[in-house]
Amino acid sequence: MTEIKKVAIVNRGEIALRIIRTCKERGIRTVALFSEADAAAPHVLHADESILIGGASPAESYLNIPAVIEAVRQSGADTVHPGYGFLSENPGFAKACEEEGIRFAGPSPEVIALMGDKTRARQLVTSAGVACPPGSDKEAGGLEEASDTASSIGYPVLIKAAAGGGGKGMRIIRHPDELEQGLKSARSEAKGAFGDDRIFIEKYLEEPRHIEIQILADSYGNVVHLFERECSVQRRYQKVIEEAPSPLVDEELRKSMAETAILIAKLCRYEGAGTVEFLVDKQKNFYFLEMNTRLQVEHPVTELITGLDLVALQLDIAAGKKLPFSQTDLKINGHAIECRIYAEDPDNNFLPDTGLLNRHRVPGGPGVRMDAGIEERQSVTIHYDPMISKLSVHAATREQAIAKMIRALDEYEISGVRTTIPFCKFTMNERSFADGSYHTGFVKEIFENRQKAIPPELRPM
Ligand code: MV4
Repeated sequence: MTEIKKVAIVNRGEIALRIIRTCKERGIRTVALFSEADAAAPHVLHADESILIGGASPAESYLNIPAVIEAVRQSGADTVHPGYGFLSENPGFAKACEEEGIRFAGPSPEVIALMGDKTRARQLVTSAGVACPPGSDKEAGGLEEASDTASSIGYPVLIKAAAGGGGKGMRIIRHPDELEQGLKSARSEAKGAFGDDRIFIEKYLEEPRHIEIQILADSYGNVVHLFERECSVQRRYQKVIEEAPSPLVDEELRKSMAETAILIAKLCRYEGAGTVEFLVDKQKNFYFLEMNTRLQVEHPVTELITGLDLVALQLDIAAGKKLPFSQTDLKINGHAIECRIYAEDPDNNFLPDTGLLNRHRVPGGPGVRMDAGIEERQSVTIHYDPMISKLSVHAATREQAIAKMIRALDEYEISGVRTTIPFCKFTMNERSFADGSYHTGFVKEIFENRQKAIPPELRPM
């Protein structure tokens, strides 16, 4: 067990800043790695040192393993924090760090590879008695085999990429006639996105809720959970609003889901912070979807209700420290909500927008947390994800958290790009969100069918 003295951050934007902030509080030096597009980005300005790794395209910089390893070596950093996205769930990168004697703030390359293969993960948890959506535990073969699988499960079915996760390469098939085309397009999308065209088939569960359990595991076999996050407000299988705790989850369901998440973490000898994702149906049955082996975008809501610093805990675990608490020390304090503010047009199918932020005035006040990756007078470009910031609130009750979020969204001023702020305001004021009954169909069923504002002079009498 050796102390961490210097951390290289292999990421950009708000998450790079988030990691730098914890390092500063703990007297750890920071090195920002950056691309040619990011020379003046906030993470570069906030870090103690910075090193250019390559061109603007991720392939030349934030995904370029040899260039990243070389920069880390040069910087003298003893630890790498990968954030989320980019190389965070790349077993080859974790392995390369291991071989170079650089600590990786995350689980072992073997666990990353295991959980990254969705069919292997399914097989593993199924063997331990954990429920998954009904489906095949192995790769779908040709059309005939796939067709047999689909009819034995019953339509509608969902085709998923084995190397996938996050919805990429997914196809809903409602009728046998659509299967052949669906298999083809899912395979080619998977091939393009992951270089791996293996797919598998599951029963498509209608209108489920997407709820995940945050876990922490140290290198001595101690595993705790940090309760759940409700992530059912999504568009294109990407989360926009998350909250903790979930308005659906009662003590009994929480205990049962959390025990399952801990079982899975122990089963694969997990180390670090991780998240087990589940779908929950109307009868409150839950099904394992996947395990994410990184710090997640929505981790702030968990930090707000537990009072913990997940980045600090990741670093402590990577340094070989024992978890400083046990399950009985942890409790839920109040309620937290996060809104992701994207440069996207909610009135045009969430089409990504780019441009200069002429104005970026962020909300503040009691119980408001801002994690922003772009400052006023900087641009949202085509090179990276269009997320501008995450606005999170914490209050004693869910009702108060919603009221606080509405107040904070009202304070938030952005000009230069269209944003998801109006969508978030809509959601906070919507009945099914307010009463907690919403599910993953929220955007399609409630938002897309909303009464578009009609100018008063055109309103029917
Ligand atoms: C599903 C599902 C229903 N049935 N699997 C989406 C992202 C990836 N992590 C898994 N996801 C889903 N898997 C089965 N068997 C529903 C989702 C899903 C979803 C589907 C449609 C619209 C919004 C959604 C939001 C979250 C999850």
